[in-house]
Amino acid sequence: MADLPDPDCIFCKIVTRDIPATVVRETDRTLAFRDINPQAPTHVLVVPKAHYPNAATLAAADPELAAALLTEAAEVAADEKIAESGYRLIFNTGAAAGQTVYHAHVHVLGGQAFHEGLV
Ligand code: DGP
Repeated sequence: MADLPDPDCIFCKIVTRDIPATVVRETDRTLAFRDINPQAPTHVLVVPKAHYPNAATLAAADPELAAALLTEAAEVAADEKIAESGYRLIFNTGAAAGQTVYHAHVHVLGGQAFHEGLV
């Protein structure tokens, strides 16, 4: 639950630049980088630099930082020219949702139509 860097967390290591990523945006408290396994023409992850295991723990501990993720996600969409066409924001929370990295992140997905429904 602590917001200190977790030495076993891959996104903490991306934040500290100990492992490489294609960073597209950065603020003092957030980082946005391309997903290593893109599921759409644009697939960017926005993370808080501080470590929280998921969106719920982040929102409970620091609502302002949780909101900053959404602001940055919108900026990513504008930069990627998908703000007008439309995009999806996804927070996977827990194993059944398919969460594999337990550092809060929002997926920004766009550049294609998602006609198959809500999920
Ligand atoms: P989730 O299933 O919501 O926990 O999504 C985690 C995403 O993180 C998944 O789409 C793949 C991505 N990912 C995992 N490891 C790395 C990495 O080392 N670099 C980058 N850029 N993305 C990663």
